Amino acid sequence: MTNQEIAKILYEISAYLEMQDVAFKPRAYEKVAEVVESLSEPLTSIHSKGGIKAIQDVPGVGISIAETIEELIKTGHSKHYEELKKNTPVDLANLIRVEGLGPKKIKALYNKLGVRNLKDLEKSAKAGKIRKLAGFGPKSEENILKGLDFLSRSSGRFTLGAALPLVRETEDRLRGLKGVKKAQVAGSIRRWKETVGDVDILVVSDKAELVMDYFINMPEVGRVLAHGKTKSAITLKNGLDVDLRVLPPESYGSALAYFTGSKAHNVALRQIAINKGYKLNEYGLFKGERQIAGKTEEEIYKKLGLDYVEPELRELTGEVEAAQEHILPNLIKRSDLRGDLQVQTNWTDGEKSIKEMASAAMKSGLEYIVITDHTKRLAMTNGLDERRIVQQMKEIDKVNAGLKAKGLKFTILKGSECDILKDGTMDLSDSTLSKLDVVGASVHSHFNLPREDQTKRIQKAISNPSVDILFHPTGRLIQRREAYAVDMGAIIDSAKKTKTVLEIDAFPDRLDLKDEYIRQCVEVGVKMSIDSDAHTDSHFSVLEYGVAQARRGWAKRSDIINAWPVSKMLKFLK
Ligand code: DGT
Ligand code: CA
Ligand code: CA
Ligand code: ZN
Repeated sequence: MTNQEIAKILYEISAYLEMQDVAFKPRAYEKVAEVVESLSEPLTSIHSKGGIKAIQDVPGVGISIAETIEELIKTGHSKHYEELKKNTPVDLANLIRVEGLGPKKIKALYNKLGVRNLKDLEKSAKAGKIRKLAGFGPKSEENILKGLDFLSRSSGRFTLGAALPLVRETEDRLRGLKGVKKAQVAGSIRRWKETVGDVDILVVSDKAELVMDYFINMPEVGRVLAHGKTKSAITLKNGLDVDLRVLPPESYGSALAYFTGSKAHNVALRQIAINKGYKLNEYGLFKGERQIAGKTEEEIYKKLGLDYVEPELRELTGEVEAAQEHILPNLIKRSDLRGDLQVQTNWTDGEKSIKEMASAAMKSGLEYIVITDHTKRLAMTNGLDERRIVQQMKEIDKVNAGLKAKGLKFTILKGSECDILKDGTMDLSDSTLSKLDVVGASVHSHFNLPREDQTKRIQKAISNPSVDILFHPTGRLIQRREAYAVDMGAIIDSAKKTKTVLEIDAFPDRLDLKDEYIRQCVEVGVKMSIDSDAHTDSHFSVLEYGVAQARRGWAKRSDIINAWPVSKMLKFLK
């Protein structure tokens, strides 16, 4: 059990006891919970070294609390806690998360209105029953409803795309504070995981108090969960939890490594340290009492005999062995991208013209784009039919000529995001498709076909000699729509046989292919593209999410065809 988990149970015991009007004890448990939360050493290790005696040395811990902690460490349970829970008819653990509700109020709500859980609480508040209770009133009823709304919004994970802009802004503002030398996000965000549980920010500063005061008073803060000298935690108004820690410079690298995780990667590093006779934790790498590394991550990896592991790879999926054998891949970078193979315009559901999209792509450092508007089956997007796509090709020739006349080295290629029909045939005729430079094929309908039929449908589409790329291959929308049922192993095999490229759609709510499929493509040699799926001129910025996803899948520049010069890329296509 972690200190955090133990503290949570101690807090709950305190609340149960308070509900029962027990004197003094609730405060004692609460105080210990606070101490446990801020302990630097895990209670499990304190206990394994010095037993229950050592636990009693923790400030505020008497014999009975020490016994509870020991029981939790040994068995993962506490009889005292379970008894309290059983004898309390309400879901205290959740009710207490509603802002402004403490044990005393929860008790009153249960006794007078029979409120047992969040659902009951919402019903009573909406029926206007709470305002009539002594000690509550209309204002507190309103606050309870607000608190409930906030809770429902704040449970669950955020997409990386929803969290990252906020996080960067926060990092920047922290960096601007007096005395701050470094501010860096760690955790799942630094590993570019597609969803984020909470945000972990690290700061190096000699004015920790100032940083904490600023942090808990930021305008976006919805609720302060903890306010300490070196560690604070808040929930933003949008429901995102953010932890902040202030560190001394000599521990910055080890803390960054520790809080970047993943946990499994950390555990493997710690084992390597132990095998070498060292000790690794968030404070540094130690030989006996002496710190031998910790200022930077690089020196820690080096002292452990490992090559530096990029954060995106730290998921314990072979990166530690590869770092030991010095065979980590040279990962693709955003600056390697030269083109974008999926771009929509105002010919269909995009917002901007061909020319505007080209000029935005140029500003993003690209050398070429493929215009891939939708096709006629997607009528709601005003999808192109054979006649209009021929018109569009002429328009592209015109815009290209204009760029050339201005001396600009930029190429707009002709393409399509062509719908795959239910039977695996294409929405545009083969003779039309064969005139285009790059043909992408997409599933936009019949998401619910049986797995075998969906797989065959897509296999048929990519066996079409005009189809170069399978766009957003699994159709998922992160946290909104599951991928359709499809055998991706079989699709990757077929892509290999038919020389079809699989797309990594970089839109943060797609990130499709996901990392594990990218890794499979890399292993069998199926090439991929990283595309923005831009529908307006600001969308090229999402390419960085696609690059990060590709890196999580161990992709190199040679795996990604739009990291190649345009001529090589075109020659590779069917
Ligand atoms: P999340 O927040 O669910 O998206 O994922 P993370 O990876 O950000 O996880 P989080 O916030 O719980 O913890 C941040 C990092 O701290 C995690 O990646 C690794 C490290 N960490 C947390 N708990 C432990 C632990 O019990 N042991 C070790 N070795 N590392 C831990
Ligand atoms: Ca986190
Ligand atoms: Ca965290
Ligand atoms: Zn579209």
